Amino acid sequence: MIRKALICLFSMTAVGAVMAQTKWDLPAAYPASNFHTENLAQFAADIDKATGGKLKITVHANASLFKANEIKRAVQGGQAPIGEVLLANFENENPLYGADGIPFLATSYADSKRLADVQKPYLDKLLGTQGMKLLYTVAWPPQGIYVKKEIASVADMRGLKWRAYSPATGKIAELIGAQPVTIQAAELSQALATGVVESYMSSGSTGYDSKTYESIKYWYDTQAWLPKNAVIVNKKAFDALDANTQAAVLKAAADAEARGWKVSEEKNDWYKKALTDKGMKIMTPSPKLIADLKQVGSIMLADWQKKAGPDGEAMIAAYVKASAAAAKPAAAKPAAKK
Ligand code: PCA
Repeated sequence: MIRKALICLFSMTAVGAVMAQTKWDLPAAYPASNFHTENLAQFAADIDKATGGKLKITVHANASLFKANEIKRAVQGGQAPIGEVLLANFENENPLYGADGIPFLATSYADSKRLADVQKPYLDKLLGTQGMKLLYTVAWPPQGIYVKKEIASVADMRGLKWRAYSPATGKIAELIGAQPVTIQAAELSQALATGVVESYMSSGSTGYDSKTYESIKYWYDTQAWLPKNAVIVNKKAFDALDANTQAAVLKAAADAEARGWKVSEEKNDWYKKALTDKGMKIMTPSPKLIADLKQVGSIMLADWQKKAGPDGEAMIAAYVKASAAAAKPAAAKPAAKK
């Protein structure tokens, strides 16, 4: 009798332990060695540790599970419980996703973080209505221009075969008279090697990952915008976790956000040096080139504001206000560290 009860208890515990473990696949679009992906791996390891192995997340790098622009829909539909997306990819779905892809709206890490903070409640709401939840965002390093020849103005870029990664980078091509082809990061090195594209805007990070230095000599450090990756989770999948596991996910997400922004900024300089070591020339753009690009940016901002309506207006107003508030103490105490 006692033996029977013990066996029963044992098997219940065993079944309980098996049932309590959840395994999640996390599709991501960038190589395993990229800092965003490394951050994801750390996020998964932190959750594993905090939950005693109850929630196991496997990161699938380099768009191996879904293409970059398919990951959001996969998470929404539950084909993947969690995933990492580039927010600016979804601007055509709702302009609010694309706020960080507007050239020259936020060009430093500090500005970009402020924009992220004012964008967050809108993202929470938008993703919420789509059955998802925002876990964290991390900015890419500032975007510059990869180009084969020296350029002094936007006119010098006319006709270039231009790689776009988002609606906004396609729009830039249109405005400067280049020919856009949308290519996700995972397919960029091949597109460069085969001559499908010969120019694009992105961070030093993606230029390094895609070995752009093998075919392109110049990178103009325009610091035009800092687009963000976001880690999003399917709401049903999240709600199915027990409370302690949910708390562990949220804690690991907050840590990943803080760590990711810091690493992004630190690695920005590292990437520029690495590109230089590989033979690229990191160029300071001429005032004319910057003025031209800012004009492109202002056209795109006006377009965006038209599409984004009152929510967009409120978001930009909040961003402008936050920037002004941050500028004040700095002006009063010029020696203060940022
Ligand atoms: N790298 C990604 C998006 C922004 C970036 O810096 C890419 O080029 O696809």
